Amino acid sequence: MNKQGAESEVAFSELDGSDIRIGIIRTRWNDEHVTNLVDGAKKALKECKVDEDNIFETSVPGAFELPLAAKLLAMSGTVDAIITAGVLIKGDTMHFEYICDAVSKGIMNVGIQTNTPVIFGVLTCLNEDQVIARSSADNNHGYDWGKTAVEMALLKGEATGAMGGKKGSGMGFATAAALETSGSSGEPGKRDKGPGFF
Ligand code: RBF
Repeated sequence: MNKQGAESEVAFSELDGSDIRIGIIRTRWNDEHVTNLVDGAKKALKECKVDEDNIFETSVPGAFELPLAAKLLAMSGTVDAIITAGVLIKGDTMHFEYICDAVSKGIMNVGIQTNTPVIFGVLTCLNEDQVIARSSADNNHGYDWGKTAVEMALLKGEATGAMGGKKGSGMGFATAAALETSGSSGEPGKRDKGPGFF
């Protein structure tokens, strides 16, 4: 099997997701492959110490349904980040192209409109071999999606001042030095200032 271009190319720092709530919305189309991807995402969430009780999972029929479902979940305010998971496989018609375009733009728009990180966990493949190369045990893109969800949830927390008195993880828009001095209490690591980047 040609695995060229299938490997993950992103590195992650250590992520503390112990206070993070994650929503997973998965498709029932291409069920077996999507299950493998979701398992990969859950493995990453576990590594990041996301509590099992803080993971909400639901399904929709196909990838086309993902953006609206993600928007409804984001609007509920119950999760800090959403992983959408699906697999689109090219067929004989133009359907694939239209769906890929609509789904990728739709998912991006949900994140931007709701300020909730929404992870694009949709494989868009020309055939099943390409799917398997990206969703199997030794190379599972779902794993990256899990880590990305935690990283983006933490980044949002830092950028919006939603981290409470918790010292930042060093990611996001506030530098470590800014975190040390921010807030009116003057206490190192205390972010008692309102929302903002610094
Ligand atoms: N949904 C997927 O998630 N993956 C697919 O590969 C996929 N292929 C489809 C091919 C055709 C010809 C059609 C009509 C639908 C397909 N769907 C697929 C379902 C689609 O995302 C959506 O659920 C339906 O179009 C109903 O809105």
